[in-house]
Order: sequence, then C-alpha cells, then structure tokens
Amino acid sequence: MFADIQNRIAELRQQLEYHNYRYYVVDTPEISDAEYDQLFRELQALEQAHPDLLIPSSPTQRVGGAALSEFAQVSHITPMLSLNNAFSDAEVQAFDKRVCDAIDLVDINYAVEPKFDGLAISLVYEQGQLVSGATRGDGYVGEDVTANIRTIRAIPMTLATATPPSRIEIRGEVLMLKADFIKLNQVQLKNQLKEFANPRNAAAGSLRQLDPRITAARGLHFFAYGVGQCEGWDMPSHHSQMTQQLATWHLPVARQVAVVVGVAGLLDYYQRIGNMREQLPFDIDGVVYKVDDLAQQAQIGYIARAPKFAIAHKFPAQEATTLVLDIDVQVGRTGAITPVARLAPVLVGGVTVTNATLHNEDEILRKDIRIGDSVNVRRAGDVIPEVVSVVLSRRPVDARRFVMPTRCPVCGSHIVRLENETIARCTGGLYCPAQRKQALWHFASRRAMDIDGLGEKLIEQMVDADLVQHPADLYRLGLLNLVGLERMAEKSAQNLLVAIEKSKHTTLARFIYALGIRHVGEQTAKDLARYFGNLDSLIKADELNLLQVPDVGGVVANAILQFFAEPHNRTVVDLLCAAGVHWDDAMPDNVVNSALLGKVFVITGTLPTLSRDEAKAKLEAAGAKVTGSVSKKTDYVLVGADAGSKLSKAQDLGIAIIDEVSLLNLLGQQHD
Ligand code: 9MJ
Repeated sequence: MFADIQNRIAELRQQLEYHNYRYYVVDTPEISDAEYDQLFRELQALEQAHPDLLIPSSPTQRVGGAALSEFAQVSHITPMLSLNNAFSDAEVQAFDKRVCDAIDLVDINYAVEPKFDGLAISLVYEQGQLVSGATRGDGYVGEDVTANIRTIRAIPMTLATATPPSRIEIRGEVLMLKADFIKLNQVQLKNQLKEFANPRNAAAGSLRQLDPRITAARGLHFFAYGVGQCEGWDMPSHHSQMTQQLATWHLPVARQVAVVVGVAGLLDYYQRIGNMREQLPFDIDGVVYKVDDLAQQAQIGYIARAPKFAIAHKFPAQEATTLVLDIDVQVGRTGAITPVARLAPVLVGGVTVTNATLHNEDEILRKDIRIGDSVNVRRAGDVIPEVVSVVLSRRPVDARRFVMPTRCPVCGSHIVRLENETIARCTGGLYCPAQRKQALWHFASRRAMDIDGLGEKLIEQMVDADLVQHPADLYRLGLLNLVGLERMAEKSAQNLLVAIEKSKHTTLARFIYALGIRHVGEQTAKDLARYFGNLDSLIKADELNLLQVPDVGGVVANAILQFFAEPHNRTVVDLLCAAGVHWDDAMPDNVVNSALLGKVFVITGTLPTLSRDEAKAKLEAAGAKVTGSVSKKTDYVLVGADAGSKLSKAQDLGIAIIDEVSLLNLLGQQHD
C-alpha cells in the first residue's frame, strides 16, 4: 500500500514535470490547465497525507518557502567566466585566426548561440534533482537564489532521464520574455509602481527578490548554454552535443543554436540572428561563438578570466547616452500633444538619433527628465527612440524642468489636459493644421456631414495642395479647384460639388457630431441636439447646463466647454453657418438659457395661487432643482405667507428671496 502511494507520487511528479516542459519549454501543451491542476492537487493531497515523502524538488514546491532576510553566498567550484567581446568583423576574424593558430587547424567548427541579455545562473542537479541555483556574482562567489529559481517553470525540478549524472552544474541565462516584460510594466503602472527600463533589469529585479512569491509572479524564463562542474557522467566530446543532451533532459535550449564552419560561417550566423532579432521573443545583445570540440577548447585554453576559445560578437548598442538640448511638443492628428526631447546627435544601434519621444507630461515627471540632462536613449526596431532614464550624476546645476506650453505650437490654440487624462491636447480641432486631415475626414464622414465621395485620399490631396484648410473651405470649392487633382475628372468633380452642396442641409445632431469634439460621439451629439434645440444654446451652455443632458458627465461637459472656448473653433463654426450649412431647429427638450437652469430652490410658506407641487413642477420643468432645506448651496428661497425658519435662515445666509410674482416673471422670461 505504502509502495503504491510512493509510486503514485513519483508518477505524478514525473507527469507534472513533463507537462510543465510541454507548456513552458516547447510551448506545445498536451493537456488542459484544468487537467494539470487536477494532477497537481492529487500530488498535493498525497504529500500532505505523507509529509515524510515530500522532497524540495517536488513540482508542488515551486512556490512555497518564506521570504529570506538575505541571500547566502555560494562559491562556484568552477569559476563562471565572462566572455570577451568582438564589435566588428575584423575582431571576429582576429579571434578565428588566434583559434586556428593555437590548434594549427583551419575551417574550425564553431557552436554558435544567441547571446541572451539576462543574468548568468548556475544550477546544480544531484541525482537528477535540482538542489541549488546561484547567480554569477563576481564569477567566483554568487548568491544562493534557489527558492527563486524553483519558481521558474521552464527550469525542470528533475532532469528527464533515468540515468542522471550524480552531480552536474548547468549554466545558462535567466531572462524575461518581451511579452512578459510588457505585461509586468502594465501591472507596475496600474499599481503606481516604477516601471522597469528593460527586460534585463526586470529579470534581475525579479530574481533578486527575497520573497520567492514575488519572483513566481514575474514569469521568468531560462535558457541553458553550458555545463560547469560535473560528476558521474561522460561528457560528450563537443559543445553542441552537450547542449543537445541538456535539451533531452528537458532543459530549455534556444532553437537558434547551430554549428557553423570558419569565419564565414560565424559572420553569416551573426547576420541571420541580427535580422531576426526584433522578432525573437526575448532580448539578445549579440551572438556567442564557441569552438565546438571540447578537446580543442582545452588546448586553446584561457587568458586572464576569459576563455580564448569563445567570444561574444555584440550587436551595435541599442542604447546610448546623450544630452537633452531642449524639450518641445508635437501635435498629432487627433490633437494629442507629445513632448519630444531634442537630443545632441548620437549613434544608437547604427542610426543617428536626434529626437526621442517623452510620451506625456507624467512620464517626464516620473523619469524626472530635465533640459540639460544626460539621458540613456533606446531605439527598438523602427519605433521612435525613447528616453529610458536620466544619468542623475551628470545633471548640471542649471538643468531646467519642462513646462507644458499653454498654446499649440502649430495653430496657437489653447492646450488643455482634461481631468483624468494623461494626454494634453490642442483644442483647435477644426482649425489646427496638424489636425486638418483628421478633422476634415471626420467632418465629411457618412455619419457626420455625409459628403459622398470625399474620402481620405482626396482630403489628403486637397490639404496638401492647400485647397482646404478647415471644413468651411469645402463650401468654397469650385470645379476649377477640383479638376486639377489626381484622378478627378470633370464628372467626378461635379459629383463631389453636388455632394458638398447637398451636405449643407443637415441636422443639428449631425453638425455637432461633425465638429469632432472630443468625447462627443454620435449619441452624445444627438442628446445635445435634442436637449438644446439650437446651436447657440449649446455654445453658450455652462457646465451646469451641460450636466443636465442625459449621459453627459464632467469629462464630456469639459470637452465641450473647451472646444467652444477656443475662438478658432468658433470662427470655423461661424464660417460654416455663413457658408450656408443649416438645419431645422428642433424644439428643445428643455428650455435653455434660463436663469433658472441648474439653480437650487427651496419653497416655504403658502403661495398666493400656486400649490407647492405646482411651483415645484414649473421650476423643475425650467431646469431648476427644488430641495427641502436652506443651505449655502441654495440659490433662491421662494416664500409665501407664514414662512418660518427657512426664511430667516435664507436672510442669514444672504440668499435671494423671491415671491410667486417674481417666480412667474422669471418663468415667463424664458419663453420669450
Ligand atoms: C549568453 N549570455 O547567452 C555564454 N551566453 O559561455 C552564451 N553566455 C557563456 N554563452 C561561457 N550563449 C561563458 C558565458
């Protein structure tokens, strides 16, 4: 019976390790998460019932242990050497020549590997069980990070072999996959924690956590690339066979490892890996070349602290340090204002960089980037370079903070940053040249002014030819303007003019929507049109008025206010109306411009003709609110006969007091 349990436990551990390997190492799971959980729970239950059978390398023990107060030191029996670097083809040729000379051979076979940009780690397996994991440290003494290493699912707790070495030290690199890095930074941002500058820093920060539960949550990965000390195992004769062996034990070995011949093979591999660099799921900073034959390696030997039989061929740095000469802002198609650092020109990964995006104001504050600072700049693929961090030690005393300009650099309209938004925007939506194409395209779109035939391409041409600057210009176009444009024969030009003419007769809702006010979609435009009934009332509305409109909250109200507060936009609206754009005014749902809209009333005493309910209904119909008690928020107290304490309170607070006659006057006025 006991033997059965022992067997079942061993079987479950083996199965869990296998499925772990399928999932995390070869990325082709065979069972569902639920099935995995079921096996896991069965093992957990058996181990709980038989604590004497629990071993540290059980798959249930990946995340467990309590937080440490510090990491213990570990001496590496075989030192963990670093590699010399080559930065040019000439240096690689010189390396190959040294190798050839040392062993008096030509056309050497080299094992070639990506150079992972992570942290070098040493894993020790005894009788096939993972017993320890340590960082490289200074190469001789590292830190014991075993508990954290166990949380890395790609690292087997048990080697997948019935005949493991009695003891083997496996070396490789712990890293964070790019996708996990992006996710981690999103979480950091959400929790208002500092983002990591790159996957390498994230991996280092995650592995050096005293609490393994934090490491576990970070999703680290591992690639093996070598063997250190080894007992009870016949080492293969070649490095490439060794890494293959590691893979058969279910250690993750990069798919890109290969064997090539001679210097031409090395340089070709460098090119090939360089071309796929951006597409790889992990960061690399070069490739590594190692003489494949281990006997030849021994013959070539070491110099100082590095092997002479291997070299790292680095890619040009993707990060560089330079000066922030100035910070100014760019205006996007939607009016988004992006601060941009103007940099002293610097080569980053072979490309001269003079500008880097700073994303937004908060980002500048978070990274504390100032004009005059030395900054680290990164370029990844074709994306706009960005500032990663500031070299604070080099900050000059006169470094200046960035101040968001109040005016759009392109059109001079006000720049505003709405509540709860990170992005500041130019408010000159209809007028701003930077937003012209987008604004026109939206204006003409089917659900807005519905100008048939006026698509993106045509708008682009018209703007580029300076025919149209803002929507009102569309209504001044003539046949002669249009026929000069590409693919615009007289017939299509005529059709377009007819469509433009037709669009003049529209609805208020469409017109409001066409203005492209931020946060004002089609439905909100309809609500606004129905509520206000005419454009003038919408333009004159204050925040309280706007908040009365169904589904209009503070953000939308503010966006509308900002839009109409910008004189440039008002000008375009006036020009549109002057050009003949019109609609049939609807009866407003609510009476607007009322002195009473949004005002807070308290009624007290007996009114001469109206009942209290009637007075209340009339007030509410005019957009006022009626409450029961007088406070500082009360605008008016409507008094009748025998008014009591509410009247005296209103007098104390200096609140306007009116009688029924004045009320009826007020109500009457707005129907004028
Ligand atoms: C990295 N970082 O990818 C070695 N490395 O070999 C590879 N590092 C190495 N090999 C001996 N692929 C010392 C370091």
